[in-house]
Amino acid sequence: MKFLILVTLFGLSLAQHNPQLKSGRTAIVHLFEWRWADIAAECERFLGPNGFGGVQISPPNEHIIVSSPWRPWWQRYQPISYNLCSRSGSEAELRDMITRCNNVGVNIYVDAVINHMCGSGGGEGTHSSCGSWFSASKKDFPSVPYSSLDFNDNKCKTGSGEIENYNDPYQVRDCRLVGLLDLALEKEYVRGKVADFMNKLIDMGVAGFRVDASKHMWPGDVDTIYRRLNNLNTKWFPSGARPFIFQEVIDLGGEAISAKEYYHLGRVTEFKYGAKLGTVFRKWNGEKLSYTKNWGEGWGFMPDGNAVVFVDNHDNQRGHGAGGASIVTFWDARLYKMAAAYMLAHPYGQARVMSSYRWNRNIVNGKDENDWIGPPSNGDGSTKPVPINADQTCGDGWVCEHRWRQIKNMVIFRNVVNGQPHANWWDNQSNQVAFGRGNRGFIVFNNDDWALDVTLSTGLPGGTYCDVISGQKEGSRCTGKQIQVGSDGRAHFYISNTEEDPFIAIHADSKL
Ligand code: QV4
Ligand code: CA
Repeated sequence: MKFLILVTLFGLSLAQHNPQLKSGRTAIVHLFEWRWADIAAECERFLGPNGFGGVQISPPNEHIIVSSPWRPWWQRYQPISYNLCSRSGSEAELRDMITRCNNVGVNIYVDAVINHMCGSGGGEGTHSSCGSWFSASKKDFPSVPYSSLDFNDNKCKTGSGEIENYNDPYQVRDCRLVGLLDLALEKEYVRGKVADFMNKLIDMGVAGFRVDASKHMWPGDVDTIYRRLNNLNTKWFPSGARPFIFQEVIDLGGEAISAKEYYHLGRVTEFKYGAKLGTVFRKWNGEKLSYTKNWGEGWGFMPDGNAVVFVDNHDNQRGHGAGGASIVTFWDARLYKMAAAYMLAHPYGQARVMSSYRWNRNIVNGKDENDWIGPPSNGDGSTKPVPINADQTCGDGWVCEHRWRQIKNMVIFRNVVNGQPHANWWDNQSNQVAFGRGNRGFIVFNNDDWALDVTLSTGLPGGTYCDVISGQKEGSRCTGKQIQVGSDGRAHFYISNTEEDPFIAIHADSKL
């Protein structure tokens, strides 16, 4: 009996680690600040056909509207209620998006902000995305409803009511994160409201949640909430499928709270991954690509089955959160494409691709004074649609890294090599490395300041393969480089260090 209970509990929590991706799909993309109508269209015209597995969306619930600074992106991390109208669109548009994405095999993961409501200085009135009245000073949110009884202020022991010391786990969980009114998740009433919110989204068809600020919530509290979540909607998911949970815990080491405390509840964001990958590709601190032979757990990252990995996220691409200066972003496009390709070629973790918008950076003494700027918007603050140019790139300031040929093709590579082991490693003891995935794919990087010129065992069957970085296979020809793999699996690679993209990738489906 005891054993059975253990198996059931373990089974339940393990299930929350499963992203519930549709067969053959492996990567998800964060369409940061996109409107629901644009995401629906993107699922149908691009993500579905190109094998993307899912989309992380920005918080869909009612949020504060901030006028100073003007409509920052971070206003959406200040909830006012669980009504589903946000800067990205209405509840009807959200529902339509979930349905249309699911219908083309693309999952939706919701960014769930459940640790707090708006900032204590958020004022009083109806400056909220659905127009609900609230009062931050009275801690009154009638549209949930939450009242002052539903917040943690009595529990928090710091003088300011703020988190003052990240080495004290009580402060981190019970006090305010940057002034955000901290919900009392130990209360049955609050747990119920949060679970209802998440269950409504599950019933609409979402596949899971990125749980914001998980470090700031007690594992035991969120566990009770996760246990109340419904199974996924059987219109699109197998019966009994559990929602995927991935928790935002920034753990670079050296703090009281570690990612481990959340492993049994779902996956966790592995922030060491992007920080280290950036250091390696920038060749800082004496790091070399050749040292990544044991990339993954060998580098002290969390167990494979727990990790969500990414090169950058919406915080650390603009200096928020953590990861530091080493983080590579679309601003360093050449390095970014290599880092993203490395992540997508490597088997470790559940990969998430970032998709950003451009803003006017204004870096003063290492800090971006414009780190608050919201998505491309009209004068009234409404978010602009994402226009698609004739060459398939995005216009109006939307970067659409996920549409860059090199990244899109590496998402396909990851699908093609899914389940195959890391194999046929080669390095030059510097910054030229190569590895394959069983007999299904092979990738070669040159991040040194001299040419790469070498013959390597690829593990692939003999034949002519199209490089999916400089081009791709179109019909019976390659639009970029061709690689000849001999019947012995060996192939010659030449990559100049001055090439636009100094790396080559080939896979089973890019064979002529
Ligand atoms: C200001 C002062 C405070 C003061 C407060 C009083 O700075 O000292 O107490 O006013 O009201 C914004 C402003 C911030 C302001 C706050 C409250 O930037 O200056 O406080 O609002 O009005 C995002 C942004 C934050 C933003 C927040 C809410 O990054 O700048 O704060 O949204 O709008 C830690 C956490 C981790 C977190 C990371 C950023 O462990 O969980 O910091 N990451 C997630 C999200 C992130 C989001 C939040 C958490 C909060 O990924 O985007 O913060 O939901 O590492
Ligand atoms: Ca908290």
